[in-house]
Amino acid sequence: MRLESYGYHAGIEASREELGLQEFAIGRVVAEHRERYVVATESGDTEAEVSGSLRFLAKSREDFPAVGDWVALNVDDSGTAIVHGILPRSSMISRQAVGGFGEIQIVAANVDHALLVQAVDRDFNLARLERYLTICRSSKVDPIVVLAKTDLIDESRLSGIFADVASRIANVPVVAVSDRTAEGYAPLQAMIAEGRTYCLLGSSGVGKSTLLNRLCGGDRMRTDAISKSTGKGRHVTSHRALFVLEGGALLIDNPGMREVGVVDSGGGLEATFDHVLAFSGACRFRDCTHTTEAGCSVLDAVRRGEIGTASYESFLKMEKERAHFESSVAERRKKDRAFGKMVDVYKKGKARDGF
Ligand SMILES: Nc1nc2c(ncn2[C@@H]2O[C@H](COP(=O)(O)OP(=O)(O)OP(=O)(O)O)[C@@H](O)[C@H]2O)c(=O)[nH]1
Ligand SMILES: [Mg+2]
Ligand SMILES: [Zn+2]
Repeated sequence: MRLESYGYHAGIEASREELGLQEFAIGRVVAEHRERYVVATESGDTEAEVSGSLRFLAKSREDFPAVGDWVALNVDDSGTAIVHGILPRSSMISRQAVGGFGEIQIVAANVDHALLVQAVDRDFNLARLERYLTICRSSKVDPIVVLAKTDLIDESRLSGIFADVASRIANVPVVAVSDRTAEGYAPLQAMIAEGRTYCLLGSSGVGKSTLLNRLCGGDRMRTDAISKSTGKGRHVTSHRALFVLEGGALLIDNPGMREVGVVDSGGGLEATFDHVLAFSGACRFRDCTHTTEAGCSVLDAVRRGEIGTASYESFLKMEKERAHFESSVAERRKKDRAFGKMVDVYKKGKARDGF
């Protein structure tokens, strides 16, 4: 059965029945280009768009399909299928939309593991890695750290990086790979399991698509040095797409992220910085912000050197961002509600006027 090779399982079938969607075809979104989708179905890949009512009822970006989603759709001869519904997601990786005011962007849905790729040369940055970890923790996605391009540094520098990662991040597998020497792919392959969905995350140019091509055993995605492509900072990968690997795992490639705005509603920050927050239980004030308060156990631990200054600063920065994002979301909701009321009044007026 074709859908099973995309990760279809009994749980999805059960929710399809529960929602009364048996009359529809089921498929997995394998690519997205500005609200046009490619969906893998039992009878092949089809282009698709969302139905008018799905669009009309959508309250936010979350109500639209994303790569990795299972969707119920109508396939006819027109060549464009219509998506009528999205099946419940087991996980959703989201981040703040770049330049968006309190808006989120869905990176991928129904992901089991994220491969957090950082190149060990210029790109390597622990605070950024903590951001990606926070996204994983709040999305209920298990992280695997991939240090790429190890051919560009010597062994002592690499072991220094391993030690840095271990000092800040606990209980996350770390693998190091090089496309040039082919080192590290075997241990990574061993972590990748059939039927599970993996998502590549990382800045542009770190080697995500190169890794995908390696794991696919062929050139499936174009890769390039950014400096060679036209336009400064242009991303080589321009859209998200899901691929079936040789061993039967699913892998989602992404355009690189320039900013990693954390949207955290699921305790991602707490999980990422549990070594910082472990001290907070003993703070004098229950609503301690761990910044200036007297009797703050977190600050005490920083002073004693039990919490690293870099970890502490990274935590404060992300906490501040989260608070800012939450207030933007609240404000946005207020505006949306006001707009919704205006539309209602307008529609009522139209109905009254006999339109
Ligand atoms: N030296 C070296 N270069 C590599 C390695 N892996 C990838 N590269 C090069 O790095 C450049 C960028 O690789 P891509 O795989 O396109 O990077 P990407 O993360 O997919 O970039 P975006 O699609 O823009 O997000 C290419 O020129 C690759 O050949 C490696 O292990 N070592
Ligand atoms: Mg790419
Ligand atoms: Zn405190």
